[in-house]
Amino acid sequence: MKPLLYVSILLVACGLSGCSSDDGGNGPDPDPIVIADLAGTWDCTQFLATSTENPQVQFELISMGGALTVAVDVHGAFTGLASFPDPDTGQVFEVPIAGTFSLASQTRLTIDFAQEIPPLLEDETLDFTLNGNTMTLHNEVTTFDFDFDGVDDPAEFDAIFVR
Ligand SMILES: [Ca+2]
Repeated sequence: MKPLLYVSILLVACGLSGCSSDDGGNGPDPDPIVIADLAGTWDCTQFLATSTENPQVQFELISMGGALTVAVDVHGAFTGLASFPDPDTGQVFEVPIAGTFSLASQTRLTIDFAQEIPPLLEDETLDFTLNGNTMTLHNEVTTFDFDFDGVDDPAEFDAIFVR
């Protein structure tokens, strides 16, 4: 009986490791990300520009009362709504947005807006991660006009989206 039991345990163990091989480890590589994996409705929870010259200088849209939501189809086309509070009056402007996401690589996402809204929503290719229902975007070298003097300032950009 004992040898049979061991064989059974071995079979179960092999079966389990076979099932989990998609998670990495010694199994085959995980399935590559395809654009359809981005399909869904995403809410932005962080939209942060940080000054390269002085990291204490930041602009974060969501904490200011802004919002950004995009609905993405299986081809990467998106439509959505961006809300920007006027820093002086607090009045919120809502702007419909549209465009296309495409994968430049497994770690780089290209955003092509139908109509750019500088300085916040401009065509870019950024580092991205997709982990379940959380997507992060990062751009090491970009610009943002922190002091609103009409001159772009060097910046890093980070965003988090949840669906
Ligand atoms: Ca500036």
